[in-house]
Amino acid sequence: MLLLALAACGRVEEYDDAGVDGGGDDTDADVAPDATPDGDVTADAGVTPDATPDGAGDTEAPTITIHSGVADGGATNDTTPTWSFTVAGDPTTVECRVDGATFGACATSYTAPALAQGTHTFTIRASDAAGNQAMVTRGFTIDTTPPTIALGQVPASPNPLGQVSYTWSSSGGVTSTECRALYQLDTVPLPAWQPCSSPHTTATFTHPGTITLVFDVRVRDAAGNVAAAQDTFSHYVID
Ligand SMILES: [Ca+2]
Ligand SMILES: [Ca+2]
Repeated sequence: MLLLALAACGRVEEYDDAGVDGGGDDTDADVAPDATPDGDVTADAGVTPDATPDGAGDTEAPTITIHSGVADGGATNDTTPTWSFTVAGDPTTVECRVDGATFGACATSYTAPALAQGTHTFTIRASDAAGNQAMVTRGFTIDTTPPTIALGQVPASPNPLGQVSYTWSSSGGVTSTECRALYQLDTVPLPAWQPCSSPHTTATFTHPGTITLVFDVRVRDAAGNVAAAQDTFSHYVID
C-alpha cells in the first residue's frame, strides 16, 4: 500500500521494501511513477471514454449541404464564384476544389480562383474519423459575354394609331427580355421594366400631339449578362 500511494502521488522515495527485489534501501525500478501526477489515484482528467466512438461501427458519411452559389448546371458571370455550405456528421476533414486542382481545406465557404470562360466543376469532400467520405459536385459555366440586341424600325411620324409597335432582334442565349417606353409629355416617371417579346406594342398615348418617345429594351442571358438598346424619337407626332 505504501508503494502504491507513493507511486500515485508521483513521488519516488527511498524506502525499505524488505528484500522484494534484492533488499536494502533503493529506488524501486520496478514501479514507474505516474507520468502526469494529479494528486489522487483516480484516472487522469481528460481520459474519458468516447460515448460515440467513430471507429466502432460508424458507417455513416458526413452530410454536405450547399446553401448558396451557382446552381448545379447553372451559369454565372462572376469569374470567382463563391459557394457557402455546411457539413454535418462530425467531419474531421472538409476540402474543396475546382476542376482537377489539388483539394484544399475549407470550412463553410469557398471562393474559386479566377476562372476562364466555359464549363467547370466545383467539388466538396468531407471525411469522418472512421474514414467515411462524402462528396458533392456541381457543374457550372462561366460566361461573361452579354447577348446582342438590335432595334428595328418604328412607325413613321405622324402616327395616327395612338400607339406604337416596335421590334428588335437578339441573340446570344437570351433567357429574359424586358421593355419600357417613355412618352415625354406624360407626367409619370420612367415606367417599370416589363417582360415583353418582339413585336411589342405600347399602351395608347394619353396626350396626342408632338412628343418625345423613348423605347428601352434589355435582354439577359442565364449568367446574368445584360445588353440594352434604346431609341429616342424627338418631335414624334401622335395625330
Ligand atoms: Ca460518421
Ligand atoms: Ca453569354
